[in-house]
Amino acid sequence: MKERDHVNKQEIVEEAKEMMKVFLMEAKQYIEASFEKELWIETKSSRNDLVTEVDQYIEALFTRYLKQYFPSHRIFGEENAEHKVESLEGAVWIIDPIDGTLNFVEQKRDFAISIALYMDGIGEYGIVYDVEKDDLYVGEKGKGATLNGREIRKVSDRRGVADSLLIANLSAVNLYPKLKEAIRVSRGLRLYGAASLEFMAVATERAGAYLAANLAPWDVAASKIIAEELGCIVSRLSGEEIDMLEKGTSVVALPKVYQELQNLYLKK
Ligand code: 2AM
Ligand code: CA
Repeated sequence: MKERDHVNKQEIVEEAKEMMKVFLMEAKQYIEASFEKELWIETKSSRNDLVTEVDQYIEALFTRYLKQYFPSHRIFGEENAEHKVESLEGAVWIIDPIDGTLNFVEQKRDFAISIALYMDGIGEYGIVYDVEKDDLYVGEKGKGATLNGREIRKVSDRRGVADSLLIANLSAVNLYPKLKEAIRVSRGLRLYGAASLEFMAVATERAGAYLAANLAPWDVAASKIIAEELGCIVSRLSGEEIDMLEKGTSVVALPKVYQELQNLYLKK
């Protein structure tokens, strides 16, 4: 990459951080006010695939901020999927305004705002904001990751499946039935219902791996940047690299857990 591009990229990320500060504050206020009133909720592809006015408002709010700060950047979001992004050329923001909508509706907790900046296909900056815990995870390509401004330590490369909790959804286990054995030999199974927060559980070593089928780019775009900065391995369950324009399976794991999963439990 040319030196000039590099300088630009750094400036963009610094500006993005300023934008994110004000955006997240406004988003949190709106979300908390929404808990006080009756929500309009609509189903999408299935009875449990929901969208609320909050999802749509938060994405529209982010779009407004982006127009103000970075008018030339494109946006690829869960709630405006009609503007289908067909390439990751240039600067593209990938947003899930509410990841874990069912948790948001049913529990008012364990949901997150997930936003990533990809430049020419490379994840440069990603945030996952657990709104109710007020926990902000930030990852920056080549610079590590922070939680509420404090550096997160790199994950262990010595911890394997036997020393870890695993997070997996049923569809992943159905696709790869040997995962049942991995779960049996692990310390136990967990599932929270918001992909970005499950990624953060692995990135902060509260779990050894998260395995899921059917995730969308906006479910993983920001989390992948953060998890990889901390030394986690991220791929499709098959071991292939994730194409950020397509839905599919995904795994994030500590390095040793990842090797064990691929060698023993993710073989058909
Ligand atoms: P969502 O809440 O943004 O829809 C657990 O359900 C996780 O899988 C959540 O992160 C959820 O994201 C995601 N998810 C649920 N249904 C999905 C679908 N049909 N396609 C992609 N991701 C989905
Ligand atoms: Ca969502």
